[in-house]
Amino acid sequence: MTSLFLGLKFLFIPNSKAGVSKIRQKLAVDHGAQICSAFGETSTTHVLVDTKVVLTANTEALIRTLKKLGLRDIAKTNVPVVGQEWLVQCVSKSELLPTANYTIDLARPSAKKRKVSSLRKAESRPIVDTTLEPGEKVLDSPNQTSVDVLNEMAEQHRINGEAYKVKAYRNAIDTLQRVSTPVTSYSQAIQLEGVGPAIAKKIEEISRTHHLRQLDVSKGSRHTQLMKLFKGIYGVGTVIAKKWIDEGMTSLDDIKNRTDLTDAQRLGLQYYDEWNERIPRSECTIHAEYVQYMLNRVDPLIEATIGGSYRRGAKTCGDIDFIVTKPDATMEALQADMDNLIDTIKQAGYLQCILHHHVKNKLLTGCSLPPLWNKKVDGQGEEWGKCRRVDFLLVPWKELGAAMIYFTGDDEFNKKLRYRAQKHGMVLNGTGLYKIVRDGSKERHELVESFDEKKIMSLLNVKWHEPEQRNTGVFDIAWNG
Ligand code: DCT
Ligand code: MG
Repeated sequence: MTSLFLGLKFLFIPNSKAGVSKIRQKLAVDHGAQICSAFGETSTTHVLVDTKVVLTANTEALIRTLKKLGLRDIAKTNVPVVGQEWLVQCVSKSELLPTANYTIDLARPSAKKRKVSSLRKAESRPIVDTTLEPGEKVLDSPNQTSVDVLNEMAEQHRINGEAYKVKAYRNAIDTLQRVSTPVTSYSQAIQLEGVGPAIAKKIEEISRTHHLRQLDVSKGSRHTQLMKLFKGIYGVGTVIAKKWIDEGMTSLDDIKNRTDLTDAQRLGLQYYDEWNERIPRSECTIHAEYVQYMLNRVDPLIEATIGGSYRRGAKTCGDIDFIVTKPDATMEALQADMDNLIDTIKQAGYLQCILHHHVKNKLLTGCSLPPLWNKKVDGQGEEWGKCRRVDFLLVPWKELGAAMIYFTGDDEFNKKLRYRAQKHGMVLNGTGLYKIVRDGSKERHELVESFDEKKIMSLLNVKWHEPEQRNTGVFDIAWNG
């Protein structure tokens, strides 16, 4: 029993409860999935076809079966139709694998029709710029509209907590951004790595109409709007937001009356507007000056640097991520200083609330600039600044480079570096780059480098990326401004 498929609803084809189908259905249920007896437009998340029983080359017959089970329009649905091998592989690898390799292409006409369409004028093959690495983009992409709309669609899925769909979109966008020729039809799009039938259809629709109907539907959906509203509360994720919607909650007032909120969620409600607003870069800079000033009262050698999107040059930031360190300091030394810092900023009124202080090297807070400092932000008045999300991350001096890489991000860039490390038989995390050494059956990690950010990248055989060059995230809205 695991929660591998939790929240997913599978429709099995054939839809019987006998033989192999029964065993696979039990496998799915044992790992958290629900089984649908018919296709639900809004509920079914995957159609799982037994490819040994159903002849998938005969797409017409399969489409007829799906129609009988309630799937009205095959062209409009976004639900992946995959071979049951996908389920088996997911379970054996204990991982939700991308469906792309297991997708049954229902849009592909079966043999007879294909003959006719192959007589049509051959379309040019899309050209992927192979000099670009994943995450890089061609300049002046001819497919920018498709990329933008697919990004918006991915964002909708992110709000709804559909991680596997977000991943599918990210893969497709990643390839499309490296294509230097216009991709205008399904048959062109489907040739691209990481683009499955559902997304290929969307690329054709966007290219034809400069629009995507499903995006409008999703944006206008009450469910998506409520998910966005509730997930905007600090400490609320997909699972809780869905639970509240299922329980009939429809507004923040409904939530305020609940008796089961955590302390962090209460604060999230209290500062709902402030914490959902991005912080202007210039204000982050004043916070950095203020915090450095306060830290110097505790110890003149402590340094606070802002990492995260600020270090990547963003014009606005979701929060302020301070990396706190001191020459030659160990974690213990920094922790002692931190306790003093907490007392100091509490007394000064800067610290409004503590969200989380369980992990010893991390302090998550809400903070407001005192009037004199806030004046530097807006140039007027004697007002306290808005309450901002401020994190303090304690970093031993020796680990500064690895920590800088980790806390600068973005998260996708970090993932790529970690993957790179793996390929070189190494492990990269926020404390250092380690070589994996095998002693017989045992495995240990031997530190290779942790202090020098540039050295770590060069050991990974990655060219030096300035922080501004590490923005790969598709949702980094700060980059539109
Ligand atoms: N990080 C990561 N993986 C995650 C989350 C975060 O590697 N899943 C790293 C990279 C960025 C850093 O931590 C700070 O995280 P955030 O503050 O969440 O992101 P940000 O890039 O600073 O963006 P924002 O402007 O929204 O704060
Ligand atoms: Mg941040």
